[in-house]
Amino acid sequence: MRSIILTAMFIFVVASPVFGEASFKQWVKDFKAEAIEQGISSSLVDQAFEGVVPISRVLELDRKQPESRMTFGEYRKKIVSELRIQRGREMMAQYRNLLNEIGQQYGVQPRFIVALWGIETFYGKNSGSYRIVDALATLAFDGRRSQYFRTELLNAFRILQDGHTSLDSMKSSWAGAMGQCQFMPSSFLRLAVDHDGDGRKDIWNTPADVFASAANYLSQSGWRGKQIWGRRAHLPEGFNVKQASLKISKPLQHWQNIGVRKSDGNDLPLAPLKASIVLPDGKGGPAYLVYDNYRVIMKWNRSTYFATSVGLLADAIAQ
Ligand SMILES: [Ca+2]
Repeated sequence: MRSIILTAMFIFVVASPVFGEASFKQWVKDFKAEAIEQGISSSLVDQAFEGVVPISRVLELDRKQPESRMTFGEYRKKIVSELRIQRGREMMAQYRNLLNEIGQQYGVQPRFIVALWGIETFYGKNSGSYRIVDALATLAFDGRRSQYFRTELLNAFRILQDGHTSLDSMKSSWAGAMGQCQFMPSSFLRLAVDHDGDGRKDIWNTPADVFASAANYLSQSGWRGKQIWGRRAHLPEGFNVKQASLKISKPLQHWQNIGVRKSDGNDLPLAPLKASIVLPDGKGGPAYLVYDNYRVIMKWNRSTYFATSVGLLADAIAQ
């Protein structure tokens, strides 16, 4: 029995790369035909796939368990670091006029644009080094969500065909998130903006386009420019943790009545707003009272760790 299994494993190991190569070629052939049928120029598709092979590192990252064991406390320390706060303040100063103009146009406070930019790519420094065609072709061919990535690859070709960037400059993360604000191609097509008016939506190298695209994303997702994201809160003794859920949204007065306070112990503001309680680290960890804008940040990335850190970084930058 044991030798049969070993033989079978041996055949699999020897046979799979050859099989994989042949089927990737076939996959590329099929994809090219579909792209051309959808109006992408054949010379662009041919040029883009020249020498492309699946990237094993991308598959490795795709198959890694997404849920890390990091607590929110650890995540926050890493993401809302002194260095990121400091650099964020410098960026706010450097781009003050542009950020104010874009913030007014889209109804988004500049500190949130800068915080998203800082968390996504450290203010444009780490915006991904993969050629997007290589990364998305790998995931579309062999990833866990191949249909999703196939559609994103077609979207990437539409962006290239429209001339917003070039094949060599169109870099992304391993999962196809592009540019300084890390938009997937579908988000780019829906929400990217050419703010400086040069005819290209350049989220790779033009700060005006990066800021306006991020602001447009928030604005189209329901951002309220007169509201904050939320705040750290103090919970009363015996608070029922089942009440800490984004599914439960109650007027501030309700939370005030059951003893929830600002973190300094003061009363909650008497605004006619609904809020939820979030406990990213569960019972005993820090508590946050969050408003609708928090839910908007979660449309960008469905993680309470992420959304809370964006809020905390935005506040720290603006201080
Ligand atoms: Ca532009």
